[in-house]
Amino acid sequence: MSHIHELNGKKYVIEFLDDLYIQGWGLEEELYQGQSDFQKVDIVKTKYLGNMLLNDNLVMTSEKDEFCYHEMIAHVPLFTHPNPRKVLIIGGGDGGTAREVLRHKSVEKCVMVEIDPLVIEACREHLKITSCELDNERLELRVEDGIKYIAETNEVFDVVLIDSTDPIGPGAPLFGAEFYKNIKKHLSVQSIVVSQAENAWSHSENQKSLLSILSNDFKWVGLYNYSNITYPGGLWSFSWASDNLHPIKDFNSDKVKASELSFKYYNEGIHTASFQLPQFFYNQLQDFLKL
Ligand code: AG3
Repeated sequence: MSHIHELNGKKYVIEFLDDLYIQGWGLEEELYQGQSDFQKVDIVKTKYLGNMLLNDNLVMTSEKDEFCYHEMIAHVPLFTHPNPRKVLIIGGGDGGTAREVLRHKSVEKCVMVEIDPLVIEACREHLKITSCELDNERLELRVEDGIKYIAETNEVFDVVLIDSTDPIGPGAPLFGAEFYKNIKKHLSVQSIVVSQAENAWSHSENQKSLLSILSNDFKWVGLYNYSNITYPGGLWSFSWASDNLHPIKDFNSDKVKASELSFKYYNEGIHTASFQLPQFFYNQLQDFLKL
């Protein structure tokens, strides 16, 4: 199936949520088309959101709103941890998460493990806004399977970020129990794990399953939210899990001020507000939260 469709004589880039609903953006130009061993990789230029990366016809990020996701996956855990020095990113081939992680001066080393070289290649060429720090000397960029990496590495991390696709294709094992058991073995004394956790409207079963997997291994487990314009269903979530760092109780907002970083989505208020779940959302997940 293609991601480009014609409507009233005009071309649109369209993401289908099965046969339930679609969303699309006017196409300006097709910039990159590739097929890797893992997935179809496309970059298109849209009239509304600039360049956009799609994996298997699902929108991963766009120039205009990438900051929502990348600031929230990185800064919430990094400002929760008192001194994050070693960070692991699983996935994240577009580079946006690494870019935000590396803005933290305390981070001495960030290991990023992306399975698909084509995603990195496409983004280096056409998504410079996210890929701009991929050659940073504090980044160890590994092109290999994150599942295998975490099973075999001897490294230990303060913050682990799972920057995944949906739980289908190459992203599916990143929502599994064995993966998190192995992550648990590579955490430092004070540590926190944050994962891309889908959408409360269309993926509540995935959210329940992820939270119950995390609950087996961690003392505290929860979700926090962000919204962007590219992913179907409006409000999207990250899960968090930790034995010893609570992202609200251990959050010191003075650290945000002291960092002198500027943001486009994240701020001290959003940090704590993002953990408040709308009531329908809380109701469907309450048995799976461990707070
Ligand atoms: N990861 C993809 C989040 C899920 C998007 N799903 C969808 N469009 N159906 C984002 C990668 C950003 N580094």
